[in-house]
Amino acid sequence: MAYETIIVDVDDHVARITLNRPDALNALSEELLGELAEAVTDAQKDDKVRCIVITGSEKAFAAGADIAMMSEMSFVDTFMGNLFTDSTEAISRVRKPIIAAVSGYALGGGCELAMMCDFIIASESAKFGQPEVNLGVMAGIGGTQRLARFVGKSKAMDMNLTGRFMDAEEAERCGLVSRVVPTKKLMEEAMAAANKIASKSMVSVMAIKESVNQAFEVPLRDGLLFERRLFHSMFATEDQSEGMAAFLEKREPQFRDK
Ligand code: CO8
Repeated sequence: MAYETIIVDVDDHVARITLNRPDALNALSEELLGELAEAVTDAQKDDKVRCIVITGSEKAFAAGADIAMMSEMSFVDTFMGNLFTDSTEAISRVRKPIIAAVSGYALGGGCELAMMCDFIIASESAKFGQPEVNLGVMAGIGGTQRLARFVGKSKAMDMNLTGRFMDAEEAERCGLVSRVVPTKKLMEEAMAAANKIASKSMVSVMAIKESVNQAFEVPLRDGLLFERRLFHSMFATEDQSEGMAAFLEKREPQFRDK
């Protein structure tokens, strides 16, 4: 599939999707988010793909939604057109794991896109922010909701109300990113993490993703029950027998996603 604003490579079992609007620091247009939604949906359907990595350039993961595009829009355009809703919901619906590999700016919609992924690996040069307040607007695809869940109320308020940028070290300290790696090693580290995930049973992997996400949707008691029932259900899989047998026989497991 030929895309205009993203590049998709499938290496072994990992789909690597690179945002590719270098002249606009990968600003998110409807076309870009539409293509991204299509690419991740295809990756979901492709049996060969077991993990997805979304990345940008060294200078910018994405510097936000496209301000030139939005500057022409009215309330009715955004409301009736349901701006970015279908595409971002499609990305959030993907059941395979998605890693955001972030270098440079991840601002506004760029930070929000990174937070739609399952976890974020940042390079030392990454800068996160929700600067929509500087444009007389506010975050619209998760910057007040997901960021508050990632970093808590105080920092989410600070980031959204002041529009300041957070560097990689602060982002790791407050739990926005899972790890920080040297800028030149970002893709190597992200692909290594993706390949590690790809080597596991997809049944476990997809159940874990669903279960962790429940933690942000339901009360603890319901989440624990959901987790426990999924755990019980693992005992209906061949991969459970294989994983435990391999441990006891001191060998690598051969998972078959069954
Ligand atoms: N949109 C469009 N173009 C952009 C954007 C953007 N978000 N960011 C950068 N660009 C363009 C610049 O206009 C410039 O283009 P040109 O060369 O043609 O003038 C090019 O990219 C390079 O940018 P700069 O020259 O500004 O590069 P600097 O290194 O000087 O600065 C910054 C980099 C600090 C990242 C700066 O570009 C900047 O502040 N960008 C805007 C950041 C921002 O405000 N982002 C939030 C946007 S609003 C948003 O994301 C809302 C999301 C919610 C949508 C909800 C829908 C329901």
